[in-house]
Amino acid sequence: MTIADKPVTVLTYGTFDLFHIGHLRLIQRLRALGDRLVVGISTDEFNARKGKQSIIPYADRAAIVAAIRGVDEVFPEHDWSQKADDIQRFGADIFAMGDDWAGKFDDLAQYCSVVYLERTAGISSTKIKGQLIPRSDKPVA
Ligand code: C2G
Repeated sequence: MTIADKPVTVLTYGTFDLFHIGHLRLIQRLRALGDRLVVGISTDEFNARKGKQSIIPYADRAAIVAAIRGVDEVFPEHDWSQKADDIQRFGADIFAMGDDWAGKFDDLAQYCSVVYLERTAGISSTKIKGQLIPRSDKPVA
């Protein structure tokens, strides 16, 4: 699949904490959009600024995603504002996210195609955490 004989590069970002089937399905769908998939992994510091406390440290989250068939490269996501530069740096033809982000990154359409793919229902890192770590305000059975 090429655009004027250039392999199509897809770019996405995420925390990918407690890697689960929703992450995997999205990565598979993203890879099917092109020939190369590059993934920005939120650093622990950026996650804190996103108001998210990841359980798995950045280095391990990045290693897990990098090992997935179809992922060609991973790199650190330090800030909301680096996407335009990353699109240029990686020569991304498509920027894509799950549709819980629908509309949030439309401004990037000046640099490349912007696509939102259907999110996998019923699973999230937050939900898994809630099942593993009893909330302090819940009475212990
Ligand atoms: N996702 C999905 N289905 C789920 C859960 C997540 O398709 N059940 C998708 C999200 O839509 C996102 C990607 O998987 O595109 C990664 O999700 P998170 O790890 O929760 O990342 P997020 O906190 O959304 O960070 O700058 C963008 C941010 O870094 C995105």
